[in-house]
Amino acid sequence: MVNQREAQTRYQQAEELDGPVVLPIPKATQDLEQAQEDLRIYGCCIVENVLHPKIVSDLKSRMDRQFEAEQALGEQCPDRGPSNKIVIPNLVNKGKHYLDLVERRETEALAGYLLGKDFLLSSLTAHMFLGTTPTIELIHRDQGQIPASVEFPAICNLFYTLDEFTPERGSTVVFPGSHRWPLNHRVHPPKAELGHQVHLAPGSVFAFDGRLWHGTGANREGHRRRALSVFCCAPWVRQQENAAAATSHDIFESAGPKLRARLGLKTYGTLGNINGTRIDHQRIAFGNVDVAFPDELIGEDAQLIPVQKTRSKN
Ligand SMILES: O=C(O)CCC(=O)C(=O)O
Repeated sequence: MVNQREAQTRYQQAEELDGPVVLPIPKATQDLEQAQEDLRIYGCCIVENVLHPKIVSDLKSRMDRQFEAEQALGEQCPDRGPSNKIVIPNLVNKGKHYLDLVERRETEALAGYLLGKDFLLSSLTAHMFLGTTPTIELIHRDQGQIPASVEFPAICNLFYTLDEFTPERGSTVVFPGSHRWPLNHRVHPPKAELGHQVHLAPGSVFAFDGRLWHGTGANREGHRRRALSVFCCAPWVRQQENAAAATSHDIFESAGPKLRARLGLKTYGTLGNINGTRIDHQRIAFGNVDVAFPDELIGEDAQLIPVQKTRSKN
């Protein structure tokens, strides 16, 4: 049984299932407390009517534009991999409209519930298809780098949908309840055909526990099926995108305290220090305090090394 205090969250693990039982997909709701309970019982939840249709339409065209513009970069275009299901990485630098999702109340309520109030943004990415795909993609757990014996969530993935998700369009295959499976079913993935495919309306958020087995469905229609993933982690987990190196300093400088903290500019106990972290109002080095990105690092014989700050060209 999970020790709540040890995990530093309000989250209480539901009891282990007898075997690899696949529960139904929970119904869509607009009630965030219900969604939190769905996360606890099923390992996933659907919150509908989250994004206004105008915002959905705007995000869709921005995402398409971003894709086309990156393709035109040629060799500098991020690697898209071999599949027609692609990811546009590192959206932190690609517009405020994406960053807004990080601070949305649904992100706060769902990621905060699973991971505690000090959770970090692990990555911010766009997901879409460029055509059909032949099979269901790899069934995996998002917290695959964390030992399977860990009995609590360390990752929460929130998919903000911009298109309808249907099985023909390759909607996500999920195994509700698999975050409660016995240890011997948490290492090797179940057969993809035994999972359920989600049905999601555009403008919803589909959130799931990092221990849930899932994968991208086969897209038989070739529809783009766009979504934005706000992928969050516990404050002691290494972030998927290297926030300190991959965030433009314009973003760090213009971000409010909440976003800076989500990007890692806040200590968590002894983690996340810069230059030893100067804390004017207290003499202890522990606790959760905001840290500033310094202009200089302290080097040998206290030589000051200027920090190479990345800046966008415009
Ligand atoms: O695209 C999907 O439906 C699921 C993506 C996925 O498996 C992931 O982001 O971990």
